[in-house]
Amino acid sequence: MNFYVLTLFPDMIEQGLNTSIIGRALDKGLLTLNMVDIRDFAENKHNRVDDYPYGGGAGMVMAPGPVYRAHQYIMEQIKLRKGLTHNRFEYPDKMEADKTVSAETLEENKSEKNQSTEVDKQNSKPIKKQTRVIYLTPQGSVFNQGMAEEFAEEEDLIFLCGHYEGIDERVLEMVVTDYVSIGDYVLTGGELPAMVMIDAIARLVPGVLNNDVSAEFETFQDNLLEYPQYTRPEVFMEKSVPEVLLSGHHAKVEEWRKQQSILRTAKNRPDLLKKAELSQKEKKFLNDYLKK
Ligand code: 6GU
Repeated sequence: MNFYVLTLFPDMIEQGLNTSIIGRALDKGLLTLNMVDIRDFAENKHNRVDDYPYGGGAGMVMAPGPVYRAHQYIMEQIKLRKGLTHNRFEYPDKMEADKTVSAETLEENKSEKNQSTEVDKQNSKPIKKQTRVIYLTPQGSVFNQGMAEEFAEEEDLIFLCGHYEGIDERVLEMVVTDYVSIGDYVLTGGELPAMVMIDAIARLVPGVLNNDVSAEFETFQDNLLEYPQYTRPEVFMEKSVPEVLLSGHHAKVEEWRKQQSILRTAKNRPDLLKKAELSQKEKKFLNDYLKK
């Protein structure tokens, strides 16, 4: 899977994701992470990408031109399928970057927003497929596991990170397919949200996690939180590991873990518990516990 990030702070994303599990998946070539610096597509002397808002008001707005050209650049790269592993796109100089956005491609993209032609393997007919462009904004739909699963089906994903008071609405209308927020709080830019989303999506790509079962049977899959985990030592500062986990009785361990999941969810996420499917026995367990 190929991630492309349009950002003013490529280092932040590159460094944040190039470690641990995601870093290893990049090394293995399961993922590529391609940074495009929006500033490289500014056309003025000082490489300015922001300007004052029409109508007045506080702060600055990111201009549409650089964002548009940076997106065009990525679409061309996707067409060429230049798979670079966690690297910024290299272009010899600014002229070269500008050259990639010809008048023809600008026209082409007007009529076919973000589309690339792929061949359907079953009937070998060409199919039009949109490359999704995710704009990170507190005004978007709130990201969740279901959305991560949907995005993980894509071959290429483009993330657009805004700063200041946002991006000129016209270019958003032209290139963005999905508006996504990561929660009800305000951050200074889209980079951290993009990293959060990439991490959540990347770990669903086959081969990224060591154990391929673990992504399926985890938190949110069945609307229950995970049960508590323990490792050695058996006694830590006078606190013992729960007896049942030492019993070697697999069915009892499973029952205990499910009960712990139910209790945690009841306590921390009652909203999720309402959506969880519990057996009669589990419902009774919860009710008995709540009565105590
Ligand atoms: Cl996606 N962007 C910003 N700036 N703030 C946020 C957010 C996104 N999601 C939650 N807060």
